[in-house]
Amino acid sequence: MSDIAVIGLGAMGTALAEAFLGKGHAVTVWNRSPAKSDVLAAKGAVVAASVEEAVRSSPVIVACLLVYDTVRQVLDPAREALSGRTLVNLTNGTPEQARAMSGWAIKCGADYIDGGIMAVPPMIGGEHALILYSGSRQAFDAHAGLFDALGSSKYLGEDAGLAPLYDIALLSGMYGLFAGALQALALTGAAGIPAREFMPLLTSWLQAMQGGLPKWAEQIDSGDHTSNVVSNLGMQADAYLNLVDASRSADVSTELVLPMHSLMRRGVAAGHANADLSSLVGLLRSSKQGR
Ligand code: FVH
Repeated sequence: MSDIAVIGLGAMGTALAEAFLGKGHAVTVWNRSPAKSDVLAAKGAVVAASVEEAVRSSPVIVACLLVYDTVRQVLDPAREALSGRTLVNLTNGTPEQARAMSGWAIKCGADYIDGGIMAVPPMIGGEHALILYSGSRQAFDAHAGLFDALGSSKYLGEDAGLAPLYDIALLSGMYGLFAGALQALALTGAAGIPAREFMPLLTSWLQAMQGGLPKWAEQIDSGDHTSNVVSNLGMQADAYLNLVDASRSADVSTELVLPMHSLMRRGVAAGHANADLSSLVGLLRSSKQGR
């Protein structure tokens, strides 16, 4: 018997298996393309000949595959073997997919934990890797020692959909930041400014602006978006138009920046001109637009 089986040896699955091996755990692995097991076998992993063999090898099964449909497709032939074990699904998906997968695993007689990996493969096992978990509390507590091999763990609750919800919300924040950085670099690049020269200003500006986010949390939770406002929405909506116009003049695409302007204008039209930008969250929540 192994301590843990890892199913899926892409970039992330391989990093997970290596981290478990690195902490001295006995690991069985399986991957559709068997050649990807070779490097792990050389490090001491047992290579299973089938998914069912991998599932039967261990009390805890970690699946890290491309999408949830792949997880179902791969595990379906081994559903009977899952009974009495814990399935930990670290594949990226939606809260709805996680809840459906949880129901399926429970029907198979397994405990289910969903996970969101807030790290890229080289970070796994290091101090900056965070893994979000939700689902069976009892199973999480029983196997928390194993999960420590991957990085910091945060358990969010029994609803299996919570880990993917937090994961997707954090990715939304990341992609918003990346979108702004791409626009900034396209604008400065169009003016012939080397990215290397501009980047230090961009990174320190973004870090400074992040300092305002905790105030948003207070405003959103209290519903008061108009106390101590220093940069009101009306002013920002007008200034933002310059960003759109300057992009057009420089022949830089506005596809990333226009949706934000349209939301700001909707906020002003809804009477939030004197409020902080945080007031736009309420408009997003009630919007049927942009879906
Ligand atoms: N890599 C990253 O930066 C991110 C970090 C955050 C979490 N994501 C999610 O992790 C899941 C796996 O990602 P990955 O980076 O390991 O992805 P790949 O290297 O592309 O490996 C994909 C594995 O899935 C297997 N696979 C795909 N389709 C099938 C199928 N029809 N049947 C069986 N297995 C399948 C693939 O097998 P193979 O191509 O090697 O045979 C790999 O094992 C993912 O949800 C990320 O969003 C990673």
